[in-house]
Amino acid sequence: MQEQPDAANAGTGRRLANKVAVVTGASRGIGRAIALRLAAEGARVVVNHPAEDEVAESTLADIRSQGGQALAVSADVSDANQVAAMFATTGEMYGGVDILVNNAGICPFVEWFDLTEALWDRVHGVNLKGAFLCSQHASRLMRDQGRGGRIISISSISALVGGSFQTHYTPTKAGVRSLMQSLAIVLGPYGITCNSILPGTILTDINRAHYEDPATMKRDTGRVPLGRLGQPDDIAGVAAFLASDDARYVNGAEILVDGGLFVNLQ
Ligand code: NAD
Ligand code: RM4
Repeated sequence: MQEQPDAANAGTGRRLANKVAVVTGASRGIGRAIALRLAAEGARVVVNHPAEDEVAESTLADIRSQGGQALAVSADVSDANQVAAMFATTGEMYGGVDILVNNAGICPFVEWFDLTEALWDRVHGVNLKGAFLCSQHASRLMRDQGRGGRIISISSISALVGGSFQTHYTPTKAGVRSLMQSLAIVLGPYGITCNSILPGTILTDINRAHYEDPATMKRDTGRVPLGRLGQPDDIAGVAAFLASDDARYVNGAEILVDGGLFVNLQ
């Protein structure tokens, strides 16, 4: 399938007008910032959240107050039935899907010798199986719609380097990056691009407790050439770019968004 350049929306600041986006784990943190940004660029956004996370309502309120359209849909991304129901709702309410952002993720910091099988399975279930389930559902809809699509996964700098309290987590982030590479090949013929964003350290609830220690904060901030840890908004614009027609020839790629942390080894 040949994807047609979307010339009408180029340079308008509303590059995603008429698009439908599903953002997983969009109630807080990076997912929330991405949902707000995609909505600001004109997309109608499905704000996915797990049932227990009720702050999704505040994300919806913020999107609507900036004139955007959004819908909250509860689903645990590791549960096949809940994911199927979420995409069925997306189809019923918004008529299809053009953009999927696999963002939902967890990383309970834990010592290697204390890591349980249950926690290993849970982290893999949400971070990696969740990306598989959502990507398969979204890509079936995109294939049947016949107008291409975008799948963007939030991998991590942890796909490239280890983390001593993240032995369950770093393999999932390498896996998500690899999944996007394979899907870029499988889905390219349908005009569906698949790419990863690899954030460095972004201050969110996922690592808030870790950075309550001032020495840890000082050490990790000092490693970033730009002199600060990241904010969710540092990721949102990159996701909007990959979702837009400006990125139409970007496929199977990754963008490291870490303030220069990874290259600062000497
Ligand atoms: P966060 O804890 O603020 O947000 C995680 C989101 O995922 C929340 O909205 C949460 O409700 C949702 N979520 C958790 N389990 C879910 C499930 N089973 N189903 C659906 N949603 C679920 O953390 P964050 O930093 O915003 O993390 C977002 C993504 O970014 C994660 O995939 C994380 O691995 C990745 N990431 C974060 C950093 C960082 O430094 N913060 C760096 C690299 C990558
Ligand atoms: C990220 C990266 C960050 C860490 C979070 C929890 O992928 O490793 O440094 O704070 O995970």
